[in-house]
Amino acid sequence: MHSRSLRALVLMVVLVGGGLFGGALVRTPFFNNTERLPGAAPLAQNDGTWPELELGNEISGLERPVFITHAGDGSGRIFVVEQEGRIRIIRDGALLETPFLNIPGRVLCCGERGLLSVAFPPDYATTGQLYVYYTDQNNNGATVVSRFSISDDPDRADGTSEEVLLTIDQPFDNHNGGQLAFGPNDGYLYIGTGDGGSGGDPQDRAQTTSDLLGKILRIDVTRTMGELPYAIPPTNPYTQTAGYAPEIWALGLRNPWRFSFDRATGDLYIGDVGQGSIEEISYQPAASTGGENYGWRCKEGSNDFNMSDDCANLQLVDPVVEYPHDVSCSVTGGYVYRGPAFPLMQGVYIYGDYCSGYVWGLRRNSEQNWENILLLETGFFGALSSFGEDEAGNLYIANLANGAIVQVIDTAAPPPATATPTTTATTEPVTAPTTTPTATPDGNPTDTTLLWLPAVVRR
Ligand SMILES: [Ca+2]
Repeated sequence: MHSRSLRALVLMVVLVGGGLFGGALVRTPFFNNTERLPGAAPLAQNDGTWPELELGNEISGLERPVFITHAGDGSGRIFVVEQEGRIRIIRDGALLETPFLNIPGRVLCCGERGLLSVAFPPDYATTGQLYVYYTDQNNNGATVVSRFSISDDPDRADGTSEEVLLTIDQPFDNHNGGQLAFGPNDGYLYIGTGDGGSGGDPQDRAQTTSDLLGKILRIDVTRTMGELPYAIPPTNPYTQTAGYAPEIWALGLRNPWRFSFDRATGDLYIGDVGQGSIEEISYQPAASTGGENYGWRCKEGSNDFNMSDDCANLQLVDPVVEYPHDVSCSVTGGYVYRGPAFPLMQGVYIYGDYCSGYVWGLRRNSEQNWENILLLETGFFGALSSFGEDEAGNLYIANLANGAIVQVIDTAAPPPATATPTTTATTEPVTAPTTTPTATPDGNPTDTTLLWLPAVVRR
């Protein structure tokens, strides 16, 4: 990590990577940034209530891993997305030789492009259907969200089963978003799109309400709607608002490379990659009915960025934590830990930065104020591409550069034999989910009259 060649590699990745990985890499100690950035959470000192994170077991042999997840089917398998177009399975700690999905011929890689994530719906065990997000090799780098089905072999998806649900044209090669996740409380598919790229969102996509770029979208993949291969949830915020794409759940995002739901509460945490100055984590409570505007390009973090057009009249939601580019340069959103092993990690949102490899913890104290702390320096310089959970809730980090995924462990934890994971310092969520957790999305989309037509292809 101290070699000149690695630093040169990191710098090259940063420069070549563009927006997602954009900005200069300057390693400085993390500092309390509240003096510089209004709205930033104070940096906590470890008073013994925080975990002491270290890297645990490593599984190597992957090529450009960019995402880690599980199928929720009781199999215990870990699924790792390889950027060039493969999904690999790790079972019982061993990487299977044969890919689960193998579609590099359809995927344009790399930089910020490629096969970027996979999501397994709550009913995967019965439907055998999964969803992927990738850059189309044959369509000028458009973003594609597709459904695949399992083959007769549970360790192999059927590569011929692809059904394209959504195609979104990309005006530039960077800021392609890339996250898919099913809402734990509503069963809908959430899709994070970038602002389309270049720098400073020159086409103002993130604030353009008819545009799918720079948004988090929410669709119902269990139904169709007219000629659409998906349906618009009737409870989406803008189904009745002229000029808004009805798929929009939230807007004003620059490049939400990774977002996740707290599996226990349904709260949403969004790591939105900044332009040249500020990286941020935005937060949406589970009780939200959608429609939040997270500010870009009017704001970068909590700072004004480009307040032209209608910015002054918009209700913008500032991040709950942010850090400037003299700390690091490209946030990688993580997960609220709900795993079985480490009591002090319970309820802590653990996230990091692609450039520096730093890992932080974020939580609320008993007064519901946010606290943030630096927990680990992984040494994954220009390589901390993603976090991920297995089915039990164990937490992992992907290293894009060396092809490994590594478990995150707490060395302050009591021995496993005496650990009592249900006894934690976690506070109750501020807002409980208002919907009954279910595998079936709510409502009937045929009841909804849309004022603005959705479309499979936005060109
Ligand atoms: Ca923002």
